[in-house]
Amino acid sequence: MFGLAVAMALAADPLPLPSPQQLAWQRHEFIAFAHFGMNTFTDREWGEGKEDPKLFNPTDFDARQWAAVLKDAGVKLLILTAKHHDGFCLWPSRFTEHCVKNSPWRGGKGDVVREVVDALREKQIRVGLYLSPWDRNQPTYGDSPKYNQYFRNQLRELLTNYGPVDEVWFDGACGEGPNGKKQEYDWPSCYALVRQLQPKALIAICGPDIRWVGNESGVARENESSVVKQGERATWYPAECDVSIRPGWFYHRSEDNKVKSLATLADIYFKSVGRNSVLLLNIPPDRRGRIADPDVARLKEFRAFLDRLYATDFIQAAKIMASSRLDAAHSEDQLRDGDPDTYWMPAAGQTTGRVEFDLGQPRTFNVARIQEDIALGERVQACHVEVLEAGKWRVITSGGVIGHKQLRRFPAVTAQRVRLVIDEACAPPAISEFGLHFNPLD
Ligand code: FUL
Repeated sequence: MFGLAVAMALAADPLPLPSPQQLAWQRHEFIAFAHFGMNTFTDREWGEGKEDPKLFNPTDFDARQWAAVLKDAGVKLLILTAKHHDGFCLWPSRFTEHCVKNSPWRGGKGDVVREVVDALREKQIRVGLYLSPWDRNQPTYGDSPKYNQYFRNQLRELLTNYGPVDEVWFDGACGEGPNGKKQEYDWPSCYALVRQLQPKALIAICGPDIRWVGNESGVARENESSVVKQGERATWYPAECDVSIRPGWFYHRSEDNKVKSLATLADIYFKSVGRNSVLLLNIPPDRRGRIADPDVARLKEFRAFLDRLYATDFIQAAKIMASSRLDAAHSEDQLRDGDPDTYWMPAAGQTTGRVEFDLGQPRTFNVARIQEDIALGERVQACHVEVLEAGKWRVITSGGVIGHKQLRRFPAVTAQRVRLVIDEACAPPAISEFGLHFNPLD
């Protein structure tokens, strides 16, 4: 009887799981934005839509330079602003004159979207496109059915002519159009079109697949969960943390000396990727059409920092012993194989458990990395890490959700024996990785 009741309860409220695309996206961890367009040439953040297309004229456009810089930085996907709020299109659209075809760049024959997409593919970086729903140029904006048709036409061009697109970004900013009328978007028809043309694309922000974290500083909450209640239903709706490497989203020469410091970027990384979210870092190309030198230099430093952080993991040489294990294929050794698809799981039906690590000698660390195999959902609700000091276990970090990755920071501690304790889970926990690192910036 009891078993049946449990089975029914589980059936009524199954654990939400990511789609294969959401799973792959979460594992990208670090993705980028390129805000580039009319604003780059007018030195603005929000254009009015009345700008002369002739102003768009990069002097040394080089999408391969973008791709090379991003590749070196470890970026897995780039989202390009194909159209920002001013309505200027970076591709030659059939549906408007307000686009690159009326600019002097490449004699009006250029296509920024094409060049960027091609350069990204050469480097195996995935493609995302930002298409602003708010359009301050389009005369039909506010005339809802007409503009919705225009918007879908643009979407169709972008999702048909440029190969696979992994992420479609619908921004939430919305003001009035040229005629002062308020536009009612027809989202269901836009989503249906994306599903039809690019069934594998994730729809972000004003969309059902990826959630805006709620600020533009790149910071997730502690215990940020990908499981979100929408009405009565719990769904998989993971958080994306967007932030710019500079104060503005677009390039401004006056901000060349305001590129975020390495310490700030590292802090953002811990508060986004390290809190079960994806970091979407904006790197805005300049008027040449290249990523500016200060940004290139900072990204190099940032990559070197991350490589160094992960290079030393005191768990690699540790002796490991778990309180129990499901079977040999789910032993505690899976915790350090670097494979997100394999995991340690305690004995059948157990939702708590413990893994002890003997580091061989006292080691100094200040970051614990804990990862779940989220293909099986977010199972852990509470866990902590403790160290043995003078015969007593002391908790150094504790928290709730794990999800794809937690990077928990604490004051540096020197210890030889360490324990990861799963205090509570809604199903047997599937812990894919555990690491102990030293962050030299803290
Ligand atoms: C906001 C926009 O208004 C900004 O210009 C930028 O594109 C940012 C990512 O989203 O809503």
